[in-house]
Amino acid sequence: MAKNRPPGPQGTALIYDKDMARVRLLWDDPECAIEVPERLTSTYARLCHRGLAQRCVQLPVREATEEDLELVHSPEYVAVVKGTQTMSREQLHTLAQQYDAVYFHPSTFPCARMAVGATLQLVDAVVTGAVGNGMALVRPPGHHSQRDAANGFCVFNNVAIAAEHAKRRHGLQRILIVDWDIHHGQGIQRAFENDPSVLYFSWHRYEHQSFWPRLRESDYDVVGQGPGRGFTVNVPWNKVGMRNADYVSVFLHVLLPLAIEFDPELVLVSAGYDSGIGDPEGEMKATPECFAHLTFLLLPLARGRLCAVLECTGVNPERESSPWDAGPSLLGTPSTGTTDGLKPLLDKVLSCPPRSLCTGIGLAVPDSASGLNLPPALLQEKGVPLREEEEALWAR
Ligand code: Q9C
Repeated sequence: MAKNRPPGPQGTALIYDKDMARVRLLWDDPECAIEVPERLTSTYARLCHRGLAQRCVQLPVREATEEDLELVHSPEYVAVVKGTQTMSREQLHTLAQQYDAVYFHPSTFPCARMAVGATLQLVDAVVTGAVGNGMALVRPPGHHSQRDAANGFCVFNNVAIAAEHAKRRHGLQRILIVDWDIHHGQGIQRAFENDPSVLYFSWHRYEHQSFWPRLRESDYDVVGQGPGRGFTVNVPWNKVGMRNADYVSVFLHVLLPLAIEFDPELVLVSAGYDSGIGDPEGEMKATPECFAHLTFLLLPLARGRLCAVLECTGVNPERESSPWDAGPSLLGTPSTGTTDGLKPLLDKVLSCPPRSLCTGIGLAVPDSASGLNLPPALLQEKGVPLREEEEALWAR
């Protein structure tokens, strides 16, 4: 591992521990087969290979305490997960069947505690100003898990616990959660549906409720309850094939006007890259660069205090590279401009030189397409001329 650079207000933290690669599926289950250790190890290897990990402040992981976990989960559920450490394969399998799209492993409890602990380390570093922003590469993911349930590969809700931690232990009053994973983070939505101090935004493949988790509560007209009414924002995609321009448009027209008015003190990103091109579950077409632009659009909020936390991708482990190494985009200098309206924000964001956006993959570089290892049909997409509105947007 390369030398850390000294922490400073401009630094980007990267949190990763290979021990989180210990959990793996021990039986045959096609539904869970994509959730493999290589999701994590190959992501980190890629960031190192590109020299990006070395540019980050590398922070150590810690194991979350049971008190941390109980910020969101019930003591009974925490005890159930704790009990998996000593279970046989058969017992683990039986327990997993009580939940939807989940498996357990004897390392699930320590790994899931590390995933939460890594997220909390990141939040602590960003909120105290030790670093400007950062990313936690964690596994298992979190956004589907609920007070009393594992769900969709998720055991403990890393981002929801982090938001509650930021409120209770740092006294923050307004936290924005941006969930750009392709699945609805119903666990986060449920944790904060009554809470006006956490604005939860999610877009997700929906197809009129036919896409997993197939919930009525993922639709656009579900907006939160009681004092939390208006602080849940869902953008259900009823078609696949969404492109960069679709994602950027939703940021510009839906998320950012609300987020600017909300004026968060901290931005947490449920950073799932199954919403990118090449993912077999998401079937969307946004390129890796798009996630750099999305990140950059969020940096004027909360004085750049942004924590990206890995959720999921269905990446094929055979691939040498993946379309989801967008973490390096965080290396851009945080903008500190005014947020009292969309125009000043856009002026600020769009006047920043594009070279401050850096991703692990440069599509503009000849030959880089082969490095992407995307299926031929998807690579052809790059040859398609940009639509007029995309052309205009990127030209600015
Ligand atoms: N036939 C995350 O994104 N797929 N998890 C179920 C049903 C479950 C995704 C497929 C996908 C879970 C963290």
